[in-house]
Amino acid sequence: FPMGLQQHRALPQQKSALPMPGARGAHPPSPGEATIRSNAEAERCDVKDRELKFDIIPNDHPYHNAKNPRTVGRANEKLASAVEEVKKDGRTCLVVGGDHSLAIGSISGHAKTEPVIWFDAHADINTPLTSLSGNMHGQPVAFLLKELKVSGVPGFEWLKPCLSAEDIVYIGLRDVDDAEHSLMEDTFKKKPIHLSFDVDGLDPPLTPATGTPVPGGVTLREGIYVAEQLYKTGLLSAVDTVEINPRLGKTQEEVDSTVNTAVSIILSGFGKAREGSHSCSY
Ligand code: 6HN
Ligand code: MN
Ligand code: MN
Ligand code: MN
Repeated sequence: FPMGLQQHRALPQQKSALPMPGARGAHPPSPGEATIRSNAEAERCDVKDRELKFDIIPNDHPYHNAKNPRTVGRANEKLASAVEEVKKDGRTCLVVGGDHSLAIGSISGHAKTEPVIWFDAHADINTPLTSLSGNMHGQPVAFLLKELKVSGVPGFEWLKPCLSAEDIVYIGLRDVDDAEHSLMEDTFKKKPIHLSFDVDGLDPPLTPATGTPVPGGVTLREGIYVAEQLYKTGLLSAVDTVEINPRLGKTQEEVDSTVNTAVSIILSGFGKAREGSHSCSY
């Protein structure tokens, strides 16, 4: 069911909405729905929810390696219309669901979808021809990408791929199938990366000699991890390290810790790995 929320506190003019798909009919709110609603309302959100009833299509034979294509396709068609309505209503749309294939409908219904942040251990970019599991939750990105031209899937006659590869940013990937890796290599162009690293993004005790410290920053471990990962892409082509101001250190120790922190970030960005490495590519 789609639900609408209106945030009174932070963004008084902004409303939000929440479609929650589930293969159920009209029903009393599930514990999950009730919990989300009561918590959102406690935050003074104006919640508007709506029911979506999905049909299970009988004899829904696989299309290549896409299981239940008609059931999933038609459910997504409904979800897309619901999301579109929520957006017309001027609300922020929240979808809570089980299966990631719902992103096909959700992203299609949300016409303004650039960029999409895909936060996931998986790339979900299998096509009905490459999927090993046949599960639709491993395929939504392929269905949405113009470049991959997935077509002819029963149940998805309504779908027009709305995303270009450059519109997607992945975060968290760590279980990508071989075929998905090849698809990503072919689809996503690798561009050189410029890292502009302001040390005040780190937690202030790490870099006290900086002008505008703000509590609650990133740990050294997290900062180093980011730099290491960027190095590992092989695409890091320029790095700024900024807001290091030794004159603002109250003691020599503060100056030293600021400089040492910056140095470890820089070295990680240039190939120093905590597990050890043969050389750095300065
Ligand atoms: N998900 N790559 C595997 C597949 O079945 O295509 C796993 C997909 C997992 C999907 O939950 O994000
Ligand atoms: Mn997923
Ligand atoms: Mn996943
Ligand atoms: Mn700054």
